Amino acid sequence: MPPTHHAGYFDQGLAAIDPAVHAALTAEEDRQNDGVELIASENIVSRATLEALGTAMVNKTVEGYPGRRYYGGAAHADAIEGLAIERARELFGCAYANVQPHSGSQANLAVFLAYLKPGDTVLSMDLSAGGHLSHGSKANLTGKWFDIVHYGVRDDDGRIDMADVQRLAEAHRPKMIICGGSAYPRALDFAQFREVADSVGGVLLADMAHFAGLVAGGAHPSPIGHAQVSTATTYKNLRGVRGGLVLADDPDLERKLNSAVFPGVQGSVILNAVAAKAVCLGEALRPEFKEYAEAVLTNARTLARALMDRGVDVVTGGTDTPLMLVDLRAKGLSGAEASESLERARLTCNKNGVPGDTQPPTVTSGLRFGVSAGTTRGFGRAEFEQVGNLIADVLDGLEAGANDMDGLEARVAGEVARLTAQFPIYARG
Ligand code: DSN
Repeated sequence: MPPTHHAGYFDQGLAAIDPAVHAALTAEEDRQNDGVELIASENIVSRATLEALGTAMVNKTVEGYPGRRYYGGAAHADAIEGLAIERARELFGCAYANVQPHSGSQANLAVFLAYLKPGDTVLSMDLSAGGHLSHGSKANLTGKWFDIVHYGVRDDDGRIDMADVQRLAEAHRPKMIICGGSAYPRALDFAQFREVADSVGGVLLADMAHFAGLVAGGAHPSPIGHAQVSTATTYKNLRGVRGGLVLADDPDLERKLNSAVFPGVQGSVILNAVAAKAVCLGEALRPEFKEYAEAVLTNARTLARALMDRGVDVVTGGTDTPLMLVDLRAKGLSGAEASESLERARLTCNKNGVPGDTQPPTVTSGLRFGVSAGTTRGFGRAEFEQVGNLIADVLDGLEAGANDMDGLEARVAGEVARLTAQFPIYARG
């Protein structure tokens, strides 16, 4: 009989078996090590999290929930998922947690399924004001199958106008109101959002994807106790594997929310991701995580201040979260050209629409910066002041139409290399 698998299948590593994939992965490690990561949805996970992702648990298939699986051999899977659930409940102080969502979008979709029928009205923040695709963007299933009404932000200060939210709620009587998003830098008034939702008989969903780590570390108000349901991602400033969570205060929601996740919008569980979620939630329960959350907030405010001191327009004049949004319109620059230039200078961020933006999403008039990853590698105030100045150097060069942008980008990249060399990640054995 011919062999069913290649030599070394069970014991040879990637470098020997697949050099092309190995080379790309190694190059990505180098890129992360040698540059400053400012994409707000990224972080740097622990070695323990990486290890949890790469075990034989990747082979196991289960459906359902611990103790109620549709497949056998689930004892260890149950133990892992049980740990993740218990840790999520403890960390966020809530009675119910579902750790199966493959992403924040899947978590949000499950909440839509739990509470709504197609055609129902939802009130959420406009994507261009800082909302999220899965909150009813026209391009997303939620925008195609539900009647979406959006609130925005005020023109003068870039903040949510709660009187406008109330007015829209009364006019449209949404079944669900969503607060939270992917580019809104300020703390949300969860109590007031709940009052608005109650006043029209709707449910409140708080999407804390971008500040769940701050909530876990006590550096930001929690939606738990206000919103009936909250969702989060585990990979942003919660500093774990890619994936989502659904959380609620009311234990009676377990049946409704569990069945919305599975079998509602997902099938089998990505168990190695759940194992890694358990690890990150365990890490977030440690006292050092509180220090991390506080440092993230301090660093975010430091970076925002440094940019503003160099004349960069930071939307709302600062931040209460790990992220900030920069409006480039006064500089006459697009988000696309600025983010590409910054990437060549080893400062990686994303182009982002700003409130009132008339540019398409592929161009945009803004940039979004986050400090979660830099804080994890050890950057403090001094480093983020330096990063702010380096960003401003690049933006100033672009604005002035500098003849030698290549030279400027190379000079900044050199300074970034000297900075990052002092804060290495993932020592290679
Ligand atoms: N929601 C996207 C973001 O904020 O970048 C991906 O997490």
